[in-house]
Amino acid sequence: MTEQLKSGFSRRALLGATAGGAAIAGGLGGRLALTGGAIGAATLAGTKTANAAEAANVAPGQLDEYYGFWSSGQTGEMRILGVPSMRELMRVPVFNICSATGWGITNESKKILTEGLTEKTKKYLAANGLEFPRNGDLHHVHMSFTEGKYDGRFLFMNDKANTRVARVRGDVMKCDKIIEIPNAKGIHGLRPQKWPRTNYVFANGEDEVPMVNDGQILDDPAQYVNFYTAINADDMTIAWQVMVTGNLDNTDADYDGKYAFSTSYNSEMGMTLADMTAAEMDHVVVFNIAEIEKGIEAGDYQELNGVKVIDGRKGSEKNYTRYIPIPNNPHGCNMAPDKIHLCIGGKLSPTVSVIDVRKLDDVFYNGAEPRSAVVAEPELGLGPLHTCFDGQGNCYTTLFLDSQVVKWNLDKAVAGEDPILSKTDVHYQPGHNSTAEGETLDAAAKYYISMNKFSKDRFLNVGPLKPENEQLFVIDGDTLTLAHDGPTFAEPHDSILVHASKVNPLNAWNRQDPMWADARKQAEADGVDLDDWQDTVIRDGDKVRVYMSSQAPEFALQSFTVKEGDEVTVYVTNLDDIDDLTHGFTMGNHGVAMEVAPQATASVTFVAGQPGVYWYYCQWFCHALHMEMRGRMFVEPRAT
Ligand code: CUK
Ligand code: CUA
Ligand code: CA
Repeated sequence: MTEQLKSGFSRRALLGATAGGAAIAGGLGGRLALTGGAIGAATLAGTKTANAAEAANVAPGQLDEYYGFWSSGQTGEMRILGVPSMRELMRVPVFNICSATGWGITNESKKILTEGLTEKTKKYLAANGLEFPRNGDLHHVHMSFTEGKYDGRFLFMNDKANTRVARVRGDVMKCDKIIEIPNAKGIHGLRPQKWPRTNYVFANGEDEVPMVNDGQILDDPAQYVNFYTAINADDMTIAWQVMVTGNLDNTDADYDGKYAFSTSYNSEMGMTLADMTAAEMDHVVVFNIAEIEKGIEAGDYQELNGVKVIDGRKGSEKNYTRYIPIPNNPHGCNMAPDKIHLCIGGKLSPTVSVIDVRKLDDVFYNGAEPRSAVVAEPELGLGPLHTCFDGQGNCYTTLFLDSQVVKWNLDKAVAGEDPILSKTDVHYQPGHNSTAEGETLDAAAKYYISMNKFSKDRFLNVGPLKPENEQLFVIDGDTLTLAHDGPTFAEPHDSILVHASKVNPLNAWNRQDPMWADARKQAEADGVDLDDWQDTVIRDGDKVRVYMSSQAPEFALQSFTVKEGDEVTVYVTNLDDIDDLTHGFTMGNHGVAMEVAPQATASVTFVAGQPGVYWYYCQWFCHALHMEMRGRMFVEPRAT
């Protein structure tokens, strides 16, 4: 293995720097000094800074220009921020369990968390007393597209930890579908199709396993494979999978609806760090969507766990895939809004590889060398990870090791000129970045977000576990001026900025919403009208169903009685339709809580285990008499 790469920095330095704070201080030395950061920049830039800060200032009571949709890594939720203020507006639980909203506690959320799991996983979880995985690792959030632009309908996101993909509805900002992806392992990169619309969501399997992973093959990596998955975005079913050579990291799609792309850092199919970094070149896989669809149509697939799987491994003469060699462990995969250039972050190589997607037809159909599609490979700095765009022909690439963002020009790079326009310090070690609608045809040169893996010395010390840091810069010509530092809890992996005009959520739920279709069906069977005042208790053997509406500051039932051991389901319907008037329901000492937003119905099921008096109460502050919004559950001892 080469210890010294062609750029002259050692692989050991990169690996050391990723390992934590001490290594950063050692590896980057003076960069931690404040003069290299915000204070120095502010002093030097003078009035320009003042103007930039002004441009990013959103006064109290004023609304932001952009919605920011944020992933949260190992926290497992989606977050909504206002940009440029960087105010956190909402947290949307997805792969996590949430005490405030009852996600993972209510029947409605449990159904979404459970129904899309494979039978194998359900069986495993049931044997361990679980209904669904307790954790998630949400790296990438992306909105649905229509003709290359965000359309506000859905947001899609991955769970690397449990190989799942979820969808959040743009109208209510709640998750409505979660599916586990069969065959693949560790869904990482995820992108919606951009053109003509998001019919597919593409998802990368990062981890190698035997094709049939049933324990017959174990430590025999020669028999391991990886899968690229196309999900039907409208109904969240699996359309098809492609079996590939090497692993898959990040993915993106073109603006023509023809090709999708994935980076692979483990073309070696290595099982150890040394093996995964052994080769000088890894690759980008190009997926030919029309050819894959034709192959599926023609029956050129094998069915595996209910999924149609096409063989797109290296050496197959079919036109499903091509493999473009790319230097050492590439990472980011970002399609420019010029519709032409795909930018691949070099990670261990100090370069970004620029692929001209117009040259791919020749690679597929005229026998052109795959590398002929690489039209530039500029050296930009150490540890290039992700690239975003401003719609003016410029790229912004994060340099993890240099703790910088480099702004560079695509045309100059393709012409073989020095493309670097500026380098700006960030604090510290940036992973993803984003610009205003930068992954769409509406990309704008306004704001630049740097999502940094370490906050180090930027905030008050809160103990051994530190927050990460994300920074907002105003793009001002070729200068990036820091306007905001904000600590975030684990972990600001990735974000997209969507113009506020494209996101129009409701203020109250529609009473007919499919979210509580099951509750509505049960209520009808019980002769209860969910749209009217409800104060009904139905006994059905050992099951008790309690229907109670809420209207500030009261529940329809002041008390209800059940027997020890009964399985109790409480349905709460919030009949208030005033903006922002959310009620909640918490059953004391039963581990039960949920949010009930205006016009929503939510339900929760629990066993009344112990005889006694239990208070339930409203857990979302709704009224001057919110504290008084409570009632009693009487649990009678069961006669033996
Ligand atoms: S990956 Cu996080 S820095 Cu999961 Cu998007 Cu590149
Ligand atoms: Cu109802 Cu608080
Ligand atoms: Ca490699």
